[in-house]
Amino acid sequence: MDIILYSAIGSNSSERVEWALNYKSLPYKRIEVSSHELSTSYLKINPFGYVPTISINGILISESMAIIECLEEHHPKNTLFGQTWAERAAIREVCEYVNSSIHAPQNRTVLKAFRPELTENEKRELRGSWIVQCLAKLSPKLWNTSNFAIGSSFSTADIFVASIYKKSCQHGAVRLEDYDKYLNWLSGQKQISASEPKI
Ligand SMILES: N[C@@H](CCC(=O)N[C@@H](CS)C(=O)NCC(=O)O)C(=O)O
Repeated sequence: MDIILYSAIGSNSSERVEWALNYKSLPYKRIEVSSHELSTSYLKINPFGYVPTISINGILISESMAIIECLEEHHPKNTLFGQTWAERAAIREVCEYVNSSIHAPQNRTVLKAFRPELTENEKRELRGSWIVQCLAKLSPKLWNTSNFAIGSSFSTADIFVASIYKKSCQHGAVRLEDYDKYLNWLSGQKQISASEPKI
């Protein structure tokens, strides 16, 4: 399988896909898309101008969750979708919270459209505090069976949750004790930490 990943440094959604590819030990070529390209030549690849997009044998797929589902279908080894139907449903539920309810409203393009008056610093602050307040609401859904977000193995839910929490920290938001403990524990898991993109 010939895999090309269109990505951008600092992109939270791209980090999810990169982590999944690494965890599944799938070789890929990474193409860095500049912010100029996002709104020009890259629109041919993704009409929304968002990274990531992946090309699998020349077929383009965007949206990180759709990409990871597709990777899982082709390479079920080192599954990222739990062991039972109930775990799979819970994993998808958490990913949807992160992708749609937490990440989407604080996206750069969305803030530019809805809050054009804010300075870059104000946007950073808003993004960080939005993520943190949402993660505080999400925590009752997490870590109920083990130290993993859902069930008792590493999953797409861990990838989405850990990546978005790290993003809020990068924005300088207040730290959440349970999420800090969780990140710390995850970083002690060899295969997981070895596959985590170092951005
Ligand atoms: N739901 C999409 C979100 C993609 C997305 O928002 N990507 C961001 C980077 S994390 C982006 O390309 N932003 C560019 C912009 O907003 O101009 C996914 O999961 O792939």
